[in-house]
Amino acid sequence: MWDSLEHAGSPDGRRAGRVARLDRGWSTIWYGAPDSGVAPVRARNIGAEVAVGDWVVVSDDGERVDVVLPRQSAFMRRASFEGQRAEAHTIAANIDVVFLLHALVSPPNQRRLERELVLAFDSGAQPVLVLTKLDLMDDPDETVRRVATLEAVAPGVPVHVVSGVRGDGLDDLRRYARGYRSVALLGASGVGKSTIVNALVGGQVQSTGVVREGDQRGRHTTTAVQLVALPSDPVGAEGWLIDTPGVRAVSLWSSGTGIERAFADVFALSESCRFRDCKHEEEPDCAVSLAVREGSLDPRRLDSMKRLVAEEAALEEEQKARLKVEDRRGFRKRKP
Ligand SMILES: Nc1nc2c(ncn2[C@@H]2O[C@H](COP(=O)(O)OP(=O)(O)OP(=O)(O)O)[C@@H](O)[C@H]2O)c(=O)[nH]1
Ligand SMILES: [Mg+2]
Ligand SMILES: [Zn+2]
Repeated sequence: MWDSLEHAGSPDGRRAGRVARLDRGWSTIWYGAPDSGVAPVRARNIGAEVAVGDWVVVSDDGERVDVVLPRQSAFMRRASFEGQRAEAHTIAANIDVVFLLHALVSPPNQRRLERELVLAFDSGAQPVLVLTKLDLMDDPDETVRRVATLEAVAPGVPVHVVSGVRGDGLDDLRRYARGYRSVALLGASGVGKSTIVNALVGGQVQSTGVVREGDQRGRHTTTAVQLVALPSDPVGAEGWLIDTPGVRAVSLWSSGTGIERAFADVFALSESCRFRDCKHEEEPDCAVSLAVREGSLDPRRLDSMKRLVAEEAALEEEQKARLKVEDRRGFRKRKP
């Protein structure tokens, strides 16, 4: 299963390894399966922006990460808190699929899923919705309702209903990793990410935690992003999983077509608006407003799209302003 490790070349012919974990400025780099006998290497990330999943080359003295190979995809979100400058935080790099996990036992949170979908589409990986803890649902009608509520905001996205403890649906999930592909698992704390990783791997590779009785919230058991090897099984599903710590808030870091893709239904409607730059407010012949009035588009979905578009615009402004400041500083530096 380590084909993908052996085949990842480096521009100058040096051997590349894959970052499996980050600890305070150190990368743990794999050159082979943890069970292959090839020892992982630890190197410092001095001046290198490294994320779990990156292919890297270590300096000849083995001290530091020298080269980070170009990323094919990356799941990023905004790292900073309110009031601070916008910074991107890369959760995982070189991923083919993003599992967005939501627990069926919690009330569906469409707004959170919409944000996650924007980030997932922007990452360049394929989003897949995974609804967990099916075994805890004893009302089938309620289960169907919850699935439908989340499905409604994920048009065109594959949906899997699973149980990490009972095993329902796990074979289907395993298929996404087939062929040395990388699957990142994302979702709030306690939704069962590590439980699914363990179930797929068939062993206790990741710790799992308890959830609060009342609201099913987890306690942030997983504290670092971790690359996990998925051993081959009879159906040849060898690949990689990336377990991540649950995040409370999903802040947008959007630069591409994530919003257009996550809201493809609304964008398709807007093709029929009279004005090309229709804001879907008070304009005449607005196909989007019409859909809301007719009940075929949930007004909350439209609101939430508008909010995300505004958030993205504000982020772009902030980035532009920052570039300007940096330009000015650079200019001053050049003139002694
Ligand atoms: N009944 C049931 N419990 C589950 C299932 N999946 C996870 N759990 C339980 O939910 C709790 C949290 O699971 P974890 O796998 O640690 O959740 P996580 O998403 O990794 O959480 P963080 O690491 O905190 O982000 C544990 O007590 C699990 O045993 C499931 O499918 N069914
Ligand atoms: Mg976990
Ligand atoms: Zn319109």
